[in-house]
Amino acid sequence: PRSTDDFVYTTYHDLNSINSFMDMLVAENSNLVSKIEIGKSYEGRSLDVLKFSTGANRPGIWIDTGIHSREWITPASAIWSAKKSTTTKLLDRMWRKTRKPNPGSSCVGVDPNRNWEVGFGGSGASSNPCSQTYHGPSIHSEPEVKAIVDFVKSHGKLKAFLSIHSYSQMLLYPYGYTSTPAKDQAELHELARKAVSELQSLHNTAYTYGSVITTIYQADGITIDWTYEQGIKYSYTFELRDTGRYGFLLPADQIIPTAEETWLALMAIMEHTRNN
Ligand code: ING
Ligand code: ZN
Repeated sequence: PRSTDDFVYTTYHDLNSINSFMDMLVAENSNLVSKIEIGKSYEGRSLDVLKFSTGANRPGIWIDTGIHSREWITPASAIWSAKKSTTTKLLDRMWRKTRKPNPGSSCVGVDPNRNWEVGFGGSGASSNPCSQTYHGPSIHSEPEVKAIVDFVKSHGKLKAFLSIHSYSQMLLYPYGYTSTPAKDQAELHELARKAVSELQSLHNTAYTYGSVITTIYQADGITIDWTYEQGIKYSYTFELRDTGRYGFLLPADQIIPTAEETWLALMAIMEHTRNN
């Protein structure tokens, strides 16, 4: 067979044929599948693992088959499953980006928190369409980003802009694209301190706070740098619970406590915005 589409899944294969299946699967899905040699057998053959990963530094699931060599159905079934995994959306349930196809690439989407004008295309974003932080083909290329840009501009007098993400338990203000402090750094920092302290008072959830670049990393083309430079002084990003135990899959019984504590921080920022 010249591709895994032609591979005959209805028969049992020898090792050479299985090895060539694995190499074809990797070649056809290089963004998702890689082959790792973890050692050699007693007789000197490679012990190969197929790794399915969308790239993030995430926990894994191990599957082995055929450790008893006469149990032929097990690798045969694994070969079929490996092929199935490349056409199944399971690994995309942790989607981050927009859904617009990228011409010339099989990878979909743009990071909507790297597509904004301020710092667009800098090193705190990726020019690779397969990256989770792909900045997109041009400034505000994504309709979801452009819609907010148009709204903010036509409103014309937003005083605060709060962009809520998860997870990490952080309260962040501009900038992400430069380490030059924002003009209002002192006020933004003090208000963040106050908001985080109110938040912690309810369930003792600890937040860190500071500018994006000093607290996390350089990030270019982000929402709050653009809103801040539009004149919206109180531009903040929240990173809600937790710090990694559950990560993006925060148990639903934490929804209400998270909302309640976040509310206190929102109130602190809203009151300050009203009074200033
Ligand atoms: N994390 C952010 C990211 O887009 C971040 C971190 C927050 C960067 C605010 C810039 C501004 O890399 C999440 N949760 O998306
Ligand atoms: Zn996010």
